[in-house]
Amino acid sequence: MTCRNFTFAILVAVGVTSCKRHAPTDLTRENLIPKPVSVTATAGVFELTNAAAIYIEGESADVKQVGQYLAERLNPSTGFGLKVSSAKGIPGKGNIYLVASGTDPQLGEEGYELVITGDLVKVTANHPAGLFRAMQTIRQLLPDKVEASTVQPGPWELATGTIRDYPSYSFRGSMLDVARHFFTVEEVKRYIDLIAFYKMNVLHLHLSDDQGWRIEIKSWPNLTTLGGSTQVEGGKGGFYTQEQYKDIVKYAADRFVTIIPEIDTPGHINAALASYPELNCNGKAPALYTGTEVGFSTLCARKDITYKFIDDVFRELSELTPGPYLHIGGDESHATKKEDYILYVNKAQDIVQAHGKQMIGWEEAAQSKVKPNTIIQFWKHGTYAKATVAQGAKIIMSPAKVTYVDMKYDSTTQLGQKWAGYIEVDSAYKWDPATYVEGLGKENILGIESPLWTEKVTTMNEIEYMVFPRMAGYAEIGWSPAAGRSWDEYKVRLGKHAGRFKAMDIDYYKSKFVPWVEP
Ligand code: TNX
Repeated sequence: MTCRNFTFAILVAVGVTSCKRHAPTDLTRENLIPKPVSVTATAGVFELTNAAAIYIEGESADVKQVGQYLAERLNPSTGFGLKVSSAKGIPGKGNIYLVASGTDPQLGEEGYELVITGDLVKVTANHPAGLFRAMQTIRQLLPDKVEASTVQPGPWELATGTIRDYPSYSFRGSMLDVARHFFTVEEVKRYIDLIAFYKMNVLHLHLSDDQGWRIEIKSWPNLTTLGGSTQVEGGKGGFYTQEQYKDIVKYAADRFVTIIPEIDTPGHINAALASYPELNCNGKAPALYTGTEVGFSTLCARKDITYKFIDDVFRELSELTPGPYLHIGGDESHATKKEDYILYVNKAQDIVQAHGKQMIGWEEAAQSKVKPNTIIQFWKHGTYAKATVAQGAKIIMSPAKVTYVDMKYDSTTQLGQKWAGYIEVDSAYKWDPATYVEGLGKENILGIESPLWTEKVTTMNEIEYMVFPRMAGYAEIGWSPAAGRSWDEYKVRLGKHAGRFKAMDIDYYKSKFVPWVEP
């Protein structure tokens, strides 16, 4: 018996006016993160039952795959066997309907309109990416236990109304450092799932550093056989074969997440220097490095072999990368002379472009001649950001003081660092990328990214503890209109995600500033 039938039966029998369980009837009161652009409620309920199906308009394989993704999320916990098929006309009562033939300019690439009536859940988007983002909204509108991996009791109800939603920034990312400590393909996939749940669309993988080289480069095999063989504190390290890396890229693409590969150069390069003596100015290979100092290693900017090396690495990487970006690093190159650094970055930019990609560099790269389609990643210095904009290029905002999730939450946090300060959940949320650097505006900013450096982070649980719940806030900053954001309102919504974190087995930090509502 459904709740409503039950209520009716009781009403008739004994005059009790409501069912014990509280059905969701006000769509505007749901705790969605990121907060949608607009929500209107119609005070009814849609119930998903075992009789439901997911219909798609047309035959598109991409749309079908989004439907399949939703079915795979909902089937384990509901115990339903939701199937995906092409609709013949408007689907009947009780179904979900995905339409990707919208032509609504306001919705753009990733926006969607979700119309829920008592009869139908209909999602319209211009592109499959928009449908995919809407699937996250549907997950968040259903009870927390929808995330469970075993069958849970229903009912599975959604409040009725309309959500129109689209992102403020087209680039909403997270960075995972797999060089200081290595993380497996399965761990990276879980990480992708977690960021996709909050509608993020970029995963930047920091694939090389002094302590390890993590991606197979067939033309320079020692990079991984030797350079990948260790990590901070001397563990065994590891690396992704090109096949494994392609698998990560495909997994991300299926979730409309772009992978950005970073090879950090000309500094942070000891693992490569240890693997190939000829890359060193003195021709001698240093030992592998397992400490946590920065700024002591450099490629030899005046040797031709350096550019042969970079060309080979970026050629192989570009062949593995469907996305538009290759990240050359460029941070903290303290062992490179300034003129050599500028020479190197200019040449690296040409090489990346010759392979058909856009270069991203950490902010120091703005000292070179930045081309307009190059992107600079701000982490500390407004002067570099201004130099970028003056050259007509765009910025990714990753201010260390508010987005570096390797920073401790407060003085009691066991893990992490504190050089950029403590970052409590409120400080992580209370800033605006468009106004953070004076003299910059939203038009100069491609989006935001929160990096997780892993000198002190060694397991998936530790990743989750540092990243959650701060990541939910970054996702909202990137997606939701700045004018509608307030910490006091957000923290209540965030507190209601405790049940979801639990159902998703996310090991999060229970900040005392958030009113957690544990199930
Ligand atoms: C700075 S900021 C780094 C990383 C470290 C991190 C530790 C930047 C681009 N580089 O090499 O891992 O600090 O917090």
